[in-house]
Amino acid sequence: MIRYLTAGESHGKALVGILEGMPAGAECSVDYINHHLWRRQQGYGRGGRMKIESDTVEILSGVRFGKTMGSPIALVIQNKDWENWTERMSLDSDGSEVEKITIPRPGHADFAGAVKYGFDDLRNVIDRASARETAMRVALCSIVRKFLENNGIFIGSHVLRIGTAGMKNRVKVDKMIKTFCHRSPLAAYTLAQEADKSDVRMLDKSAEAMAISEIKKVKKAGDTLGGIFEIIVSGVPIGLGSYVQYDRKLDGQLAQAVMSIQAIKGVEVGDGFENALKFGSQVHDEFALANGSIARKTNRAGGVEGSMSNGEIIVLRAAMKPIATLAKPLKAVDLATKKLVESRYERSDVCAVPAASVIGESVIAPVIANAFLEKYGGDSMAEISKRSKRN
Ligand code: EPS
Repeated sequence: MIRYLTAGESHGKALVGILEGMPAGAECSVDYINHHLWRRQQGYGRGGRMKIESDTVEILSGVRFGKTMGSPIALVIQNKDWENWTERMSLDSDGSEVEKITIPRPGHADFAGAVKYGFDDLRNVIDRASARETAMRVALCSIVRKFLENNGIFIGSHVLRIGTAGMKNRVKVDKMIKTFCHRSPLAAYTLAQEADKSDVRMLDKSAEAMAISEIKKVKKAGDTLGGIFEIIVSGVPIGLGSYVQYDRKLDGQLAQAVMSIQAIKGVEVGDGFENALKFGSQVHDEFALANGSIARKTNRAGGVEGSMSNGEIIVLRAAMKPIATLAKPLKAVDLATKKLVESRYERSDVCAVPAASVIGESVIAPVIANAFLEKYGGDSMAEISKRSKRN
């Protein structure tokens, strides 16, 4: 099975990652990974850091002549900003010259992290809890994503809301999604390409304009914004995942992957929360016959029934809380003096929902790939394509 680990601090020298369990013979190119790294760095509302970084990956192992070898794949992404942090992130000095950070930001990992690990300097927490880590996740997961694409499965995403912008446009956006998601395996790819044209990855132009002006307004006020994004997977065969055991449930695994992204506080599959307010007769997707084949009239279940893919497009939505680093201070307690103070500010983003949507696309790739490999798996692409009979 495919698994991965990342290491690296936000202002450390580099991010590193190991991807294990990839079948042999899968396509793997630096350009493809870099393209998704670039997509993750876009989005109106990012802070000064994105002007410093232009993420590119180096493949250290596991790939030869553009193909995976079945062996662990090791990647590295350099942090350009590290040059400005060599003293503060020194590996071997005693740190006595470096000012300790002792005021935790409400909503951040700072407080619980410092108490848990017994730190008197929050920098240790800040630097690893940072969403900078997701650059490596996107890199590793892009290799898996390419494997899925070569097996006819595509992942895409778009932003539904930033703050309140986008709330009124759900019906319009639903119609647009329908035009992209016409059961074609390429639907998610087409949708993502359309979203990529927008600075906030929104499909609706009026919502996009509202979102951008809201981000500008909020930035001036020293505040931050969250939002909701939607991830779509097309070309998924019926029967990935299983109802027979809790840890084999596809929806449970997908939700875990999306919840693992920094600042994500909620996930729904299909119209999960809206469905809870309706009658069963208004919710469940009736069967139909289309030219003799079994079809569904609607897809409110989001492509998952009984924790298995049902052949429809998989739809996931995620709620991202507003960034916890605020220029407008909130109340905090200085852990060194135990005095009530104003929380401290350090450079950050105002809104990172567009980036989070690209990260969402990425982190679900290993979940889908593992479910696919469980059903059709093999050690090489040749074996898998024989078993899946999809190529
Ligand atoms: C982040 C804070 C900011 C973001 C960062 C996530 O970084 P910095 O503290 O260096 O200004 O830009 O995101 C990234 C660096 C990235 O690559 O996405 C945080 O505290 O989570």
